[in-house]
Amino acid sequence: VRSEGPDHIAWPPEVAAHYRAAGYWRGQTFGALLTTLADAYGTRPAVVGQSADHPVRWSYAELDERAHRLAAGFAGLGIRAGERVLVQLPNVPEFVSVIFALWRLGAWPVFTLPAHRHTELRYFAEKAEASAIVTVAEHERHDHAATARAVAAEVDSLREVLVVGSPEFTELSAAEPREFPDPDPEGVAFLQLSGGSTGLSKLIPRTHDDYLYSVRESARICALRPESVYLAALPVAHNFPLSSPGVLGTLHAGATVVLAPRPDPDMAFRLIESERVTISAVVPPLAAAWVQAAARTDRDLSSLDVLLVGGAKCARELAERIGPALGCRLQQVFGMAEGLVCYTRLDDPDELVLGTQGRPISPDDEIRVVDPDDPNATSDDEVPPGEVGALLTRGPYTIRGYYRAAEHNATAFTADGFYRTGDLVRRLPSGHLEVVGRAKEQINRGGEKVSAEEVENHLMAHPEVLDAAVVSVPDEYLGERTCAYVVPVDGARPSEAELRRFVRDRGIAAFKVPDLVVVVDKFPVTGVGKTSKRELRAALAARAGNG
Ligand code: J2J
Repeated sequence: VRSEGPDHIAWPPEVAAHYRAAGYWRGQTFGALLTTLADAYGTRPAVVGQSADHPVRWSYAELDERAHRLAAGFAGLGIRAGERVLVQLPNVPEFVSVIFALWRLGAWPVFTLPAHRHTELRYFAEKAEASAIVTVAEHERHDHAATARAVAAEVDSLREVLVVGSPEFTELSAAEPREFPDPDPEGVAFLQLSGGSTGLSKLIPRTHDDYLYSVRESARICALRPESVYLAALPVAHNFPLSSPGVLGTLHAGATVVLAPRPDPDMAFRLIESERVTISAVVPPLAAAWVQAAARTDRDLSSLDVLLVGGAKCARELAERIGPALGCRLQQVFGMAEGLVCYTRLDDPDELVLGTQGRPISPDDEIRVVDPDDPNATSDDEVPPGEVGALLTRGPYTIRGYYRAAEHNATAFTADGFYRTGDLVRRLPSGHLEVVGRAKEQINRGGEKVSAEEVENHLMAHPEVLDAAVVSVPDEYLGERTCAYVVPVDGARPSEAELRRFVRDRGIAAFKVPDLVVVVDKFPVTGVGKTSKRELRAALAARAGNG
């Protein structure tokens, strides 16, 4: 998993010059942004949340000071500019101070999810040659500190395990503040994770300039003002609650972030009422849960003005129920950690808000809808307007390549630098996109992305498994669930329970464990007699009822 390609593929110089001239890239880093925000909004509330078991309210000035001290603390441990640091934190206030501290130092956060386990963390740490991991002692009954230590024992580069709330961390947070040279705004700021389709999640290098552009415009498109209050209900390390407009867009606007430890309606509604939340963001299954719970809640949700729904397709029926049930406006978001983010606009006609996934942020987001049957289609192979095709995109905040992944980049991007999103879309005359399906080998489990190949590889590590194919099956609540078809070795008949337990024990996120396992004698052969995984998945998915 070591270095196999460049860390960052920069935009061509003439393209970068255009992005600067157009005012998209402004030469500001996230560290410098926080200083500016503290000057402008000093005593106003920045972050509200729960740290260990005590409530926290940090003003902009306090957040700024904490990030200053923590940066000095990290530097004192020997963490340097350009080093990678795994950040595995749930929705705690320290998530915000830690990432700004790393940005001040010029170190790169690697945004892992709280759901990730040993095998995934080890892979990210090795791939990024991370020097430290920042985590919590425990979250949802998992001992994160123990997992982090076990990973550190196996990965040479990992020198430090820092546990938020520990005496050591508290000491770091009290370090004497000092200034660091501002990193290059066109250089990498952090590594975000891809959903993964071929094998494991790829690491996504995002720069200060490109990400800040998407954050700034997201805040504007979602009409954030200093008086706004954003409820972070989803896990904040994910690109959607981090940046669309998310925690960072909220801070950019001088508004207040409220961190929900859990996204369930009880917790969310309590915080909406007590903090007078104006805007939040959810995946479709959570939107459905909120809509249902709203019918029988005593909580006052009247402050809620906008609910963003994205991460997976929001069904028309659900979209129609959100406004009436929650007394707010719906904004659909179709985004990806690789870059492109589309929003329905707050002044769009109902038809577009309810029936599309929005239009791109930037006038310079280039969209091509190309031949969906040709995985190698180029940006010239466009389908006629209004027809369904595969979405390719390129623009001022969409990456030109994954981190250290030269081989994968050769197929994930076109020769002229378009990212192959793997999504099937239709483009309307207004520029709005309707997401109608997917060509990539990924299951979208209510917004949580599962790489079919990754799970197949875990299944095939079982001594009684000869072959495995993972497909999606429709699910009323999640939209899709995972189904693994398994062919056993001769004479063996492993049970579904045994196989699910086996995959879970491989040290991976629970959402990747197949929901269903079907043991079959052989895979069905497709009409044309092909036996490639791709064909097989398509045939199985068709059989499961969603082809
Ligand atoms: C259908 N599919 C969608 C939508 C994402 C904002 C919002 C979401 C993400 C995200 C994000 C969808 N309808 N509304 O990063 O900033 C599927 C597509 C897409 C993939 C990206 C953001 N919104 N999707 O979900 O990197 O398949 O980002 O390519 O996790 O999610 O997944 P991810």
